Amino acid sequence: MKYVEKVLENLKKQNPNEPEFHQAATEILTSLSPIVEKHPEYEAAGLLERFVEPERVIMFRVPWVDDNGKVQVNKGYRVQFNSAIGPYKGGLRFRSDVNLSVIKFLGLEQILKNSLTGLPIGGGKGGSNFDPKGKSDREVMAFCQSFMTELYRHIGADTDVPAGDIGVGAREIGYLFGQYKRIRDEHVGVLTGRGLTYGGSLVRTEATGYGLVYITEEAMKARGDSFKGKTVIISGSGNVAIYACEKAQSLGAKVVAMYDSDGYVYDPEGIKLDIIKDIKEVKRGRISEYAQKVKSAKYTEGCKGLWTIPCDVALPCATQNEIDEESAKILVKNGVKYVAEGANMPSTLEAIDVFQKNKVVFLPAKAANAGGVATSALEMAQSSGRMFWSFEEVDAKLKNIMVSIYHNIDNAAKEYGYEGNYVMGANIAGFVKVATAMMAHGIV
Ligand code: NDP
Ligand code: 2IT
Repeated sequence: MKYVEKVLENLKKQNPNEPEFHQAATEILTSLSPIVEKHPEYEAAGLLERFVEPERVIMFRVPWVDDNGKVQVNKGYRVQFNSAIGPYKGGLRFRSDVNLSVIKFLGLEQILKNSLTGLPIGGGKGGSNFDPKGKSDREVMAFCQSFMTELYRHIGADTDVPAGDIGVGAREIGYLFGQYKRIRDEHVGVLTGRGLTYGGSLVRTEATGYGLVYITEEAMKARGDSFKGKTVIISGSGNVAIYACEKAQSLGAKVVAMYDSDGYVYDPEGIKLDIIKDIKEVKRGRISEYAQKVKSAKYTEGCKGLWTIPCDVALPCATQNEIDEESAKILVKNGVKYVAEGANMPSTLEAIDVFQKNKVVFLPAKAANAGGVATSALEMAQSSGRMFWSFEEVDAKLKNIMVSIYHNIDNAAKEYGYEGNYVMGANIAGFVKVATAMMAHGIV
């Protein structure tokens, strides 16, 4: 049996009931075959066995009191996966379906994503099965304070730097930072995505969505193509989706559909983003309200129908496994040319296969959504230097990083004989740096 197959089989045996972790590990390990075959010393050093085992998993109780005076208890997680190339870095997800499998898949992906940014950040991820949706600000604050009262002892500006993800935005980061500062008496860059008045970086809010569009634009450019006049569909209507929409529209694309977890809106005249921002960012409302406000729009309950809308470009920006094989086939049948993943692992393994077999330009999450964490690393640099860069400076750095990632994964795919296969390209290019650092550190 090949080395990667042995490691994968063992991983499944040792970590039963973790389907998302198995899925991410299968995609990654399978594509690392060509590189580990070239380097027999990796097997001798147990490199892959160490790579798929988190350095540390922290699980803790998060008790808090709701507005009715009732005690609630949630689960808290931080997976410190790999610190070979820098301090653990990665977001916190607050959503009811969070479990260890989800955090481990996100953490494993994060190692290679962070490596691809070219910046010195290791991989980590955390979160809770607490869902801020429908909670009062006071309840969210109580939860965040309790969560940080345990987490603070495990993190630090040079150790582990969390940020946002699903359900964790500016409000949550503010409460988490306030509690960290209070306990530790330190005003340091221990979280990214901070507000601009207390150490945050310009462009961090926009970074993941903008970065997604920058890398897609570069893939288009390489094919003599552009966003101008393209019909785009975007899943989700949160942080990543909103700023992907904003940048795509600014480049001349027409975004015709978006969703939240209840249903989708289709607006053939083009989504009016100021209305989406008002509903989602200001009022924390539901996307169905868009169709009540905009005559040309139609709201449909359920999410899957979004993928049946004909488009040139699909940008999945909500959550894992939102595009299955069936939806991928419909997208292909309707003529999709580019699929770029804003969310983490939004396409199932079968869906990826459909895109690749049909020559759709497929940009996988760890490359396509790396702009968020890259800008987090720029925020860390500004915090350490105790200074700030302008919007234009950070935006230019972000764009450069995304353009470099595109060429890096494109070249790696070519070098290993898989031209145009960016899943192979991203996994290999991300892995090289981590593997080299791990080999240098000895058996640790
Ligand atoms: P937000 O919480 O801001 O938005 C999430 C959006 O996705 C909401 O519209 C939400 O709908 C929808 N959604 C979440 N879960 C589901 C589900 N199970 N089914 C359907 N819709 C769902 O999160 P972000 O925009 O920050 O994150 C979106 C994705 O991007 C995630 O996969 C995240 O890991 C990834 N990502 C985020 C980065 C960042 O910087 N924030 C960086 C890189 C990747 P509803 O309002 O109904 O819950
Ligand atoms: O998935 C991701 O890359 C993020 N949620 C952002 C992580 C970060 O540290 O900015």
